[in-house]
Amino acid sequence: MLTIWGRLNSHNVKKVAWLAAEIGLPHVRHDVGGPFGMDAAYLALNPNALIPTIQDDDVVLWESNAILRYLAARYAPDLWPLDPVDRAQGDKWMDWQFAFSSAQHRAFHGLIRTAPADRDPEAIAQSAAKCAELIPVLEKVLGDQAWLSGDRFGIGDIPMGVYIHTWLSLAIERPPTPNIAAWYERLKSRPAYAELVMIPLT
Ligand SMILES: N[C@@H](CCC(=O)N[C@@H](CS)C(=O)NCC(=O)O)C(=O)O
Repeated sequence: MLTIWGRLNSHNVKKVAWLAAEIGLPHVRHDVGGPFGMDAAYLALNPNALIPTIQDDDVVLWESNAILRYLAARYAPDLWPLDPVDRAQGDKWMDWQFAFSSAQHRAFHGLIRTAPADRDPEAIAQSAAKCAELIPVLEKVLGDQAWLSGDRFGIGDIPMGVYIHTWLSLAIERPPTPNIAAWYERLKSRPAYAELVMIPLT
């Protein structure tokens, strides 16, 4: 059975837990990282001292987006189109997520994981402004297609699907993004997203 290591309040763990639940893949998840720490056995699986990590039969894998691709290829090929053009169009949003999550990092950590007295309001505002600068790219594509993966949901939707919940939940200034709001509504109607991604930010 698939084993997932990582605490669920991690964006990168949420991606993997969501996909496993989305496709009904039996699995167990163990809390690791943050307050749960990492023991020597875990570090032997993932020398980066990061989460998530999975084990599936003899396969040990880390890097959340690589895990999504592996699980989709092995268990849910419908979620990762074989056609190279279709695949690349969805894939690029998985990589674009790194630009957005880097921009959002200081707002998330400042507002969610820092005590109010210790916050750096300027860093939080700069982070929110950088997100606002990037987000029109996502808003535009979602005016042309229902999903980041194309006309059907796929793993291309998962990384940004996780980070958009955070962006829409943070107490920051946001430009109006009706296409993203409509996509978020579509995501919310997926039970695995509602259960595993839409949890309080901690
Ligand atoms: N590129 C890696 C990044 C993994 C990463 O940064 N994970 C964070 C949590 S989101 C982590 O392990 N932080 C240390 C910890 O939780 O102890 C991936 O996508 O899996």
